[in-house]
Amino acid sequence: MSAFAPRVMGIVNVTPDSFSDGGRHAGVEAAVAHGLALVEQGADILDVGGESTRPGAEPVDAAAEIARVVPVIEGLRGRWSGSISVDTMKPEVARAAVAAGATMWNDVAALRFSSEAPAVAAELGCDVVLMHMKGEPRTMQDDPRYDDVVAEVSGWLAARAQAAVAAGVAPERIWLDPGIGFGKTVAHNLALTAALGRLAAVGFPVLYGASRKRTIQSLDPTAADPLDRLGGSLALALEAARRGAGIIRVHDVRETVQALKVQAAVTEAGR
Ligand code: 7PJ
Repeated sequence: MSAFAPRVMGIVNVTPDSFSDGGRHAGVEAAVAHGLALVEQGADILDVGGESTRPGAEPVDAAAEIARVVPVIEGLRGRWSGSISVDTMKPEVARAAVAAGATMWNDVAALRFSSEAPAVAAELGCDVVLMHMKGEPRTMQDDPRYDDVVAEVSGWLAARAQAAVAAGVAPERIWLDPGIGFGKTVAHNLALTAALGRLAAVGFPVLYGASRKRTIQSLDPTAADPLDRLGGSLALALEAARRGAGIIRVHDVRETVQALKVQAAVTEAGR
């Protein structure tokens, strides 16, 4: 597969307060139906999340998070054999999700939310996404600063990958993610996107997620509503693909798959 054919991860939110769906897929059946619709649209992976990590969101306890995500993962697993990831910072939730059929732990805390997280990731033997976040969700957008954002994020992720490997996670299971919007200004997000190749040079495949994020509104002030950020989301997905991202995490699967196909066709025609 060429660097221009990343896999597409479709987002399945089961949070009552997730910012871009407004809880529309809150019910289990609705969430499962939404996930299956994303598969029809071309999603290679479904990312099921039960805790909102947007700035200012209140934390959810593990039992409540398990009650949200496990029925959805079971429902999807019963009807689809593809990759399912669970978007959680908590090892208990990851363990329950993998038991229910998830094959990937997408951790926006990069296995540092609890001291057991690296060992649990090793024990589960699933794919693991290590995402960079500066600080914690509640306060991460309070004046984030870096001297050299690309060097700092890449170095930090390399260290997190080393810690995961030291705990027994197989290196070929590890994905790195710059964490667009997690403790970053617009300039930081754009610099990380432009330099995605430098992150890939750390030696692990890269996951990139900017779908409907606020950086797009900063570039287009009319896009206050996340649903009005499709154009920017597609532009960022294509830029990430061009720089070698292996997975792109998005809400709008159909449009993203189409954009990537057209981009790949043009690239092929120019060979
Ligand atoms: C990301 C995520 C991301 C990974 C969220 C949102 C906020 N997981 N979970 N990367 N973002 N790996 O979807 O806007 O960028 S939640």
